[in-house]
Amino acid sequence: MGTNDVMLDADVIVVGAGMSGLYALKVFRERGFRVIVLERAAGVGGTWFWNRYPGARCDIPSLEYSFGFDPELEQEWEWSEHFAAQPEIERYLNHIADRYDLRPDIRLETGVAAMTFDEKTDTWVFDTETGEQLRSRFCVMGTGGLSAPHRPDWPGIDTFAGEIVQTSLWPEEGVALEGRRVGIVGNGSSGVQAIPELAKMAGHLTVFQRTAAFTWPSQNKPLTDKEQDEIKSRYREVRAQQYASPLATANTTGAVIFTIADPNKRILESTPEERETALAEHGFSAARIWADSAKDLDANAMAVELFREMVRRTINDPELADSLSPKDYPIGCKRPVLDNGYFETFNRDDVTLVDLRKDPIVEVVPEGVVTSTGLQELDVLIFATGFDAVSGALTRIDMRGKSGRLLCDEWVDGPRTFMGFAVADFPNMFMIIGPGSVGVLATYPPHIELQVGWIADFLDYLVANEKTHVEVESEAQEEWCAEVEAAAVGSMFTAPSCNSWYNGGNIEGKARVLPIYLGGLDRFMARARDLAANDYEGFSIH
Ligand code: N01
Repeated sequence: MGTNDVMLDADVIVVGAGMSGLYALKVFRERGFRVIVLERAAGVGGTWFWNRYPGARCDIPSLEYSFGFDPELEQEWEWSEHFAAQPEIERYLNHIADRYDLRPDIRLETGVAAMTFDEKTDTWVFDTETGEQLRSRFCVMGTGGLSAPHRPDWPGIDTFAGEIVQTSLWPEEGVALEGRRVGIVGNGSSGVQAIPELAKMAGHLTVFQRTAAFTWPSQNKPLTDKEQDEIKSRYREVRAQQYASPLATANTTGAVIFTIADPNKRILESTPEERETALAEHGFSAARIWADSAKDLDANAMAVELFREMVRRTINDPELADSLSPKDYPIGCKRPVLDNGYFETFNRDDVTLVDLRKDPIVEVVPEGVVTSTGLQELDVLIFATGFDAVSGALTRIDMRGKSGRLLCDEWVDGPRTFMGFAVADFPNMFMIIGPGSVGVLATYPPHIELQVGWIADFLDYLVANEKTHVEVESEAQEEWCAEVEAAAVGSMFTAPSCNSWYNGGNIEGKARVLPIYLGGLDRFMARARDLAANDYEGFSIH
């Protein structure tokens, strides 16, 4: 059968019905493509479907963590808080699915088990977990950067008689926590958000901590009509700023969390009095206001000390304060964490911290978790232990490109892509916010809009030129990987003491690579537009 007469179920199959997949479906369909979206979950929303644990909330201002493609939607949708909680974002994404009539083309509870590129027909064949087989010319992966859950495999874990739950797979029907003995493992963004809420619900909460967290008060509050109207009145300007900025932000809240207040402020040149004033004015955020701490490890160490001082001032018990004080890794190597009363929660009588550095895990038994000092009896054990991030959602699919090459084998030493959009030897496959792009660093909705727009233009170009095969040239891919590596030099993400999901250091045996372009979204998109203007330089098309 020739490439043109093969039977296709769709022109484009999109994997995932989170933010990326929903928007991709809308745009591709408007461009005239027949699209099917395959989604493992029972509902749309991706991250915001799965992560429904108590306290789950976004830490980007709601008015920025939303789509800008439709000014009417922007004006009509009312956000209730500066930082929206999970139910509100899930509602927003369901509203988008309904408003643009996306549901007919989305197949829920249809995970992708395998994908194979058929070289004879230039098509992708999908095998779903429900046993169906589907074929499309192109595929676009909207599988997310933080969507492949990771759970440690502690000895005896299967013997636990209570309930085991993961924050990133939280059951829709909820979990009974009231009055029960609850344990939680992990204190990254998920754990830090969940811990204060769990403490309010549980009879007793035990927190198993391996690494103390740098976390900053979110300063979340209800969004007043006046605040919302002010931003909505200049939304085009806010969006333009987001689309053109390195991290897709417009800093509408003015919070000193992800940005440095004053680029000239240097902690290495500060006096003790200036640091004390910073603590009085900014509290925990005093550790984030010095520009030199982002690039200089000595400056960073001084900022860390300011943070530890704030922990000591907040926690009543000095030994507990010491356990909760981050050590041995710099600020900025892990993603900033935002909290609502995290440290204060540990002053409660019904909350216990188990510092796994001093008191390691021995095993899990039916009654609970045994550490070197004894048994912690539990009814519920919650894992907030993160994700096989950036590449995991892709490598967990049995994805075979040319000559049967398996993606997870190709990426055993870390993902290699061309600008996160495509992979050599995996023709006709595009990724949204893939490894090697600015990825998880930029605010997702505007970032997704830019990337989906670029892919849609490329698909239009291929169809207009009657091409059925597009593939990245390996030299272009290698050059890009070298550029990603060069852009990371000197950043805290690559500091030898840094183990985080950004660099694969959170998963035992995972390649230690930073598959994120630190050059900024503005430069990244300028480069992508140049490629397009040059007939998609770096791609071989026929
Ligand atoms: O995952 P994490 P997360 N034994 O990897 C610990 C986004 N997000 O789900 O540091 C004991 O950050 C691990 O310890 P260590 C956001 O981008 C956003 O919390 O590896 N502990 C760590 O404490 C975020 O960065 C929002 O030593 C173990 C924790 O588990 C990203 O998702 C909310 C362990 C994992 O932290 C990931 O956050 C939630 C083990 N064997 C998530 N293995 C917001 O918008 C792991 N840990 C606010």
